[in-house]
Amino acid sequence: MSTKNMNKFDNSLKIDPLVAKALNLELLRQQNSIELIASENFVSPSVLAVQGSVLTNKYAEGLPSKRYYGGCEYVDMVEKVAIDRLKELFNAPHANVQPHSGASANLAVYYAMLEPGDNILGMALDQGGHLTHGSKVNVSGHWFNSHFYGVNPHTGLIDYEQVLQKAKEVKPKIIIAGASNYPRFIDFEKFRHIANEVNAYLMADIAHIAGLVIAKLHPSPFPYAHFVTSTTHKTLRGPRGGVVMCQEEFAAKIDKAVFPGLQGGPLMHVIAAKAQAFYEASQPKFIEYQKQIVLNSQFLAKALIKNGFNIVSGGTDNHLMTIDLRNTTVTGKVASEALESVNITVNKNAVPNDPQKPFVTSGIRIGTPAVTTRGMMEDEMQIIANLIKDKLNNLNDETIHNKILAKVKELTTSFPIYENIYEYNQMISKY
Ligand code: DSN
Repeated sequence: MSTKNMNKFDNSLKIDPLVAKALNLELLRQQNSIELIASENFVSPSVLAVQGSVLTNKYAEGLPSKRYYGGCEYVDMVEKVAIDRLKELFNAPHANVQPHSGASANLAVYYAMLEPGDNILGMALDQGGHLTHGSKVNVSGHWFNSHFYGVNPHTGLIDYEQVLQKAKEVKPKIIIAGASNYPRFIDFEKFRHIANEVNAYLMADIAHIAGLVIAKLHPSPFPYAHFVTSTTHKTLRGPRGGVVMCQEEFAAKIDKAVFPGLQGGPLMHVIAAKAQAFYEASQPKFIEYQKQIVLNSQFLAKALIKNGFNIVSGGTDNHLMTIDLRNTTVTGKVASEALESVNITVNKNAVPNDPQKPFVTSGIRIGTPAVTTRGMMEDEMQIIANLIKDKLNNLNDETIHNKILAKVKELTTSFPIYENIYEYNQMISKY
């Protein structure tokens, strides 16, 4: 009888050629594009390695030391490390690192604290808010009576007076402070005063600004917020995922809402990669990285203004900005497609009081976390501002188009994402 286990992996299969092709092409796309999507970043090789680990094999429903499965001693170790590091980074009384995404983290807070039909108050999607803050097309707007605040149309700044008036009017059970497209500081202390006035809970969604909060470049939501949610993959530069933190008194409710309320088995390989990212975020180099994100963002905003563009709110305090294209001949859709054709990736975005439909928009959102990870600095921001101007002012000029493509290639080649990217790439392509 053969001693070989015929059920073991067939190593001759290697990686499915169709999968390998897609990975290979995506790696090249990332390497060869200037990534300006404000919510994207590149994780470290260590985060990549940890996420691609044997921890994906393990079921671990429950929490460290309180699992429904055996064999959890080592995943317990890694989840405890992730929780402790996260609490320390944000000075959070309690943390749960299991949400699969920012949307799941937000839903966990709602599930823990609200009943269907309760009133909630968040920033309107077309003013810079997020789908999960009460949009009708999201469960947050379907199950709850969602109400919205926005920005002052002239200044582009959150109108705190309007937030207070709205809060008094609708008496929300929870107020959501947070945005996916807001270039200025969010005043969490002011939000808490408003929440106190109407006896509401305050939830801060810091998905975009988490890295800046860690580096103390943006005011912290603690101690003001009752709940703080975040993704782990934007300025925080970790794996794609979510976390929820809260004041101690809500710990049990939040943990129960995540599991068994909304999720089953946690993704332990992702939790390990979160722990690795939190470790990286606790190092002095991370603070320097965050400072450069903001310097790059502010420099790029000024350079774009000099190049004739209008920037919502006139500049930025953080990692992103929105070009208001209403003084140009292009819409957000046309601009984002034109830039994509020269390997500059942005996303179309509504500007305050946008006359265009959401699928067209009058703006593009631009962020600097990913280009800063590649090592680009102010000189490169100047080049990028010029490339954006050249493309948007000369949509159909083929000579200029080719010149921009060549410049983008030169820039991306000078700033590789991963030092060994070509080795990695060859490893995949040989399958
Ligand atoms: N997709 C994220 C962003 O781009 O801001 C939000 O979910």
